[in-house]
Amino acid sequence: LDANALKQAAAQAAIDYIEPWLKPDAVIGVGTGSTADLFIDLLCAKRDRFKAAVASSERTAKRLRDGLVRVLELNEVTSMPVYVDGADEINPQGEMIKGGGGALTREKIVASVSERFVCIVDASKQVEVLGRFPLPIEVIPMAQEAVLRKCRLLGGEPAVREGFVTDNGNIIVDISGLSIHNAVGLETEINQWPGVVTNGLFALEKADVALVAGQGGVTLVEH
Ligand code: DER
Repeated sequence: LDANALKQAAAQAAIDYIEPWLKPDAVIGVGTGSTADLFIDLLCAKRDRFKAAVASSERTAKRLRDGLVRVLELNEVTSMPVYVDGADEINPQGEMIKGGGGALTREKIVASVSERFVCIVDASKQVEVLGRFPLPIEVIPMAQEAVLRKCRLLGGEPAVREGFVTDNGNIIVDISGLSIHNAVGLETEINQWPGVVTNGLFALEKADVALVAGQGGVTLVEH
């Protein structure tokens, strides 16, 4: 099975997994990326089974609306039973690096208002140690150089994501060369840097479950 087929299998597994929470008053939190896109397409086919969705990016909001799903602003919602999203890397504890698609801030916000984070990945995203994938951080433009200096002090090799502006009007800095053995500690440390809006470590609030699609099928990993 190629990567797309694996992502499709994970997306389908997520639809099956969230079935018990699809109720007339349910609002579903929806992630961003190519795996999330496949999940969205399957979710749209079930739009009469739930009330609405909250999107983690303009890209996701558009795909949901194109699929005739009602999209609510997060401020119109008090809680969501599930948030379904991909990841760039996930470790055995369910800690993730996210932000490859540049939506990490709204993803982390929507996930924080959801009761259960369901991560959908193909097996290539599973790592023992986070950091092979460059860690994205969303930065207020005026703090770009100050944050780049902080990244270098960490021992990372930072790079501004050229030509990219987030839905919130900020820039993304991707930090290569990190080997992250204390994801909670590093997430907390980077959150303190003035000018950082969000960092792509999802460790303080990690995935509750992961649906991992491999050649032998989809595995449910509880964290
Ligand atoms: O940007 C993100 O956080 C995405 O969810 C990303 O981590 C996964 O994207 P993919 O499903 O296209 O690999």
